[in-house]
Amino acid sequence: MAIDYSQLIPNNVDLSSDRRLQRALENWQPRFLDWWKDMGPDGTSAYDVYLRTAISTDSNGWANFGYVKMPEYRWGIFLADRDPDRRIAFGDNKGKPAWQDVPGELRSTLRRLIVTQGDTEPASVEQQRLLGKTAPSLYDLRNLFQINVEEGRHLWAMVYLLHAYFGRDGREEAEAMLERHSGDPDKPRILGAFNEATPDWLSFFMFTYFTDRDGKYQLASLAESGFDPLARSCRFMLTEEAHHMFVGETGVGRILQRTCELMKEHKTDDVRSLGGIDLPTIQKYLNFHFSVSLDLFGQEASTNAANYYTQGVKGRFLETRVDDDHLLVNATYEIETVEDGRIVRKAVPALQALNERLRQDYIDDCAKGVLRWNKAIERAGINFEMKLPHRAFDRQIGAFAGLRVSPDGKVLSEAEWDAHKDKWLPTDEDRAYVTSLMGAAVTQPGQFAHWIAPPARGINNQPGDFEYVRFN
Ligand code: BYC
Repeated sequence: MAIDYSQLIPNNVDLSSDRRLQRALENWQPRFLDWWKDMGPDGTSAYDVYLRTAISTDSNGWANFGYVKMPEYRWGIFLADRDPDRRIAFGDNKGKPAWQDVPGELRSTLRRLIVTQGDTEPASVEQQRLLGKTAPSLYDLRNLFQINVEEGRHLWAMVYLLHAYFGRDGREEAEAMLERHSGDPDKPRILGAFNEATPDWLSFFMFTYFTDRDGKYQLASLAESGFDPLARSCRFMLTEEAHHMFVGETGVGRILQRTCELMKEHKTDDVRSLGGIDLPTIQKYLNFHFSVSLDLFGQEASTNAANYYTQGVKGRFLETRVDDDHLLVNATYEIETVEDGRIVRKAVPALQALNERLRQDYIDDCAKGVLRWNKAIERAGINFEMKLPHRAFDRQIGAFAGLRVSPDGKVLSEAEWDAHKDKWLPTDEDRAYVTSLMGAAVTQPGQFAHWIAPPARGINNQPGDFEYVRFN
């Protein structure tokens, strides 16, 4: 169904046919806008930003580019098209028609998953609230804002589901989405990574590479859900997610490129004296963001995950392409876990290992970008390899929480950890150095901060000196 932009809330769910729902969402809308003004990108209301807006949900042409003031962005409700024959692909309900409404017995489970997913979206906007002040270019500033408005829309996607399918509880949960805040000691966001600060652009690019990629894998699993409106919401959200990870991969890649250029030009490893970010510091940021993002997949052995699967509410990554019985009742899966203070491999019931399996899919995907970064470092003639740390490194959630493990997977004593941790994770000094590079935003079209290379091409093929943001 085409998106109806004539409505106060653009949508492709025929919202005007349900007056109660429409009114409830129209009541939530001004509260969302207040939240955006208070907690969204700081001081940007008057900026004209070259943004893409969805015009239809099919793969050919949803992106329409033009200048928009962000508070006027057309946030709305867009679900991927419905397949009237869709059937549940896994678990006890395999083969039954997908649910168009919430089965009573799955109400609290589904609500909890939708709330957890929804909570991350405004959280990330809050985390990135001040980054615009130090943008390394207009191109990067525009990408930040694009990501911010799309995370705002992803919140809309989950709020729509809460309002449309969960009655009064859902409306209350939708309110609470705007009341919890990233890093708030009294009302924090639900998942750990979303209460960490994103104080500088190296952190931002690592976040969009690693943490947005968790989003990709979680959304892909929810896109398999037997609850069809959730599946269709997530399918469309995934199309937006791709650009966020692109920003992360190319952002880190451009920093690496600049660092390598400085190293070659000046024949030195001492990049800091030249105003660049040295490779070991980039590796430390990578270690931090990767391990924080691994925590987002939950426990290695999880009965929650088993229940979600058996009940048909959350599937595996690309469930329908996996060649097995999609029941997993008798299957096993090997995971790494901890026994007597040692890391061991162990076969466990596959149903319980679903979080770990998704984490493995995620790790494999993360490794592909690291390979591309390393190829670029090698092409620059520099002898250095970026590495993903071991999955047990610096974890706060799951079997490895509390265990001291080196990036190459060796279990350490507390004293060994203390002696080495500053080599592996950003120190206060590293963070202070990276922050010191974040000067006033670079606002001249075509100009870039000293520590980052320009992108290979512009957004929507615009030229290098394109004015992506007009400040007014
Ligand atoms: N932090 O059995 P387990 C995105 C809790 S990112 C705090 O493993 P489960 C985005 C857990 O709640 C994608 N608590 O749990 C990216 C449980 O609590 P209870 C976000 C945690 O449910 C960038 C207990 O530990 N979407 O979209 O299987 C920008 C037992 O754990 C954490 C989703 O996460 C944690 N990290 O797995 C913008 C999808 N991990 O029951 C956006 C929805 C676990 O004992 N969420 N716990 O009180 C889920 O599917 C699941 O809730 C989780 C956890 C995978 C997160």
